[in-house]
Amino acid sequence: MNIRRFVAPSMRAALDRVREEQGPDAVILSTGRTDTGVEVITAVDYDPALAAGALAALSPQPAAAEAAAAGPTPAPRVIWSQDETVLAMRREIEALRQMLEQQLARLSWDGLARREPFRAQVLHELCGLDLATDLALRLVDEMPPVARPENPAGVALALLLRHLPVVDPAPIEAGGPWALVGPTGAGKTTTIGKLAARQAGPGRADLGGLIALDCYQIGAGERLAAHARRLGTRLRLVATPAELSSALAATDGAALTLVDTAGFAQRDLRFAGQAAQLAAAAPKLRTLLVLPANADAATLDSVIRAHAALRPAGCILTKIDETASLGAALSAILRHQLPLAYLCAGQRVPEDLYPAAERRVWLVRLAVKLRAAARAVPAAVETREVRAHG
Ligand SMILES: Nc1nc2c(ncn2[C@@H]2O[C@H](COP(=O)(O)OP(=O)(O)OP(=O)(O)O)[C@@H](O)[C@H]2O)c(=O)[nH]1
Ligand SMILES: [Mg+2]
Repeated sequence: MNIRRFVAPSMRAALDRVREEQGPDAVILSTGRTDTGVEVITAVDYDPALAAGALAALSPQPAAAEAAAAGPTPAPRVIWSQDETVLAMRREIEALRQMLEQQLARLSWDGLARREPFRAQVLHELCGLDLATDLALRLVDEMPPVARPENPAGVALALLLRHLPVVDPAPIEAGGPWALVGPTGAGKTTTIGKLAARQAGPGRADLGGLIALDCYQIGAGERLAAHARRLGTRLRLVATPAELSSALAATDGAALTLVDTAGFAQRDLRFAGQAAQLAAAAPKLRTLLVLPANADAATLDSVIRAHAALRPAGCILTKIDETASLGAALSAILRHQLPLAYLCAGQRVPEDLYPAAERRVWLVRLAVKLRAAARAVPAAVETREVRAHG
């Protein structure tokens, strides 16, 4: 490997010299400003390990004592210049890398298709549902031998059903205090109304009451108060950990107490405050995470991570009726193994709430229908047929 340092009045002049002297295969390791212009450090026959040592040798040496205090020399960081030529090169390198990755993925796909055509077909079916590719590959890797390799779509669905975690029976059926947590507008308050109405149905034990830890929004408790009035149960509005503790103590022993929380963006400081409040004030309070099915994969992923400290017993998937694809939601649930407790496919209280264990087959079939509908002429997929088919 040949490492060189070029100093020139401008980045363009430096890069011209690099091209002349080291040719088109030179790799830029770093760029920087000097008193007289810019410096560019380059390598041909690039070797990252050798480059680390050589770069350290090219940099000004710290005094021996400072070096000892600083510990091992960190690996050099490639600092990209803002020069337009360098930026263009960077874009080109990124495009090349993407092309290479696609080619490699294609090669391994083609390899799988040649070696195990049926597995490849199942993988194709899973990816067609918008499932994250790494998850689809994992499911296919864990696929047991199939006696009659004839129906890849059916096998893909069976795999999904087998791996999709579901709480059975739905946790709230066992009673106790439960808090619904989740991002802004996910459907926490609406779902509390649905769950409370379900509990208040004929033949059910009495509802202990509703608690709203949602003092941050104007009129926060109003919708919950309407649900409480309709069900003839009490709503307690709390704002501090002490108030939450005493409200929970007052409902101790009740068949079911539901706590509504405020939705915050995860980066909002109040998010951490509320989470700490819940954990400190109510160690017996269990949580369910409300996830909107129409959020994208990255959002769902970060929501689940942000709520991990609360150790949710499961999740409630809402807005199933509003999403064009269930791939992101199913991927998030599979990736984090966060069991599904309930499904919500509409705004009606209490009709549009279903225990996930009873409707998992419907959910997975809906995932297929939605993708088929998206590929064909836009057509309304009737999500509410859940009531008819299960
Ligand atoms: N289409 C559809 N809408 C829903 C569903 N669940 C809730 N909604 C609607 O989503 C909106 C927000 O619902 P809320 O229950 O207020 O959400 P939240 O999580 O309590 O919101 P914040 O308290 O602001 O964090 C309302 O208009 C609900 O009617 C669902 O399953 N499907
Ligand atoms: Mg709310």
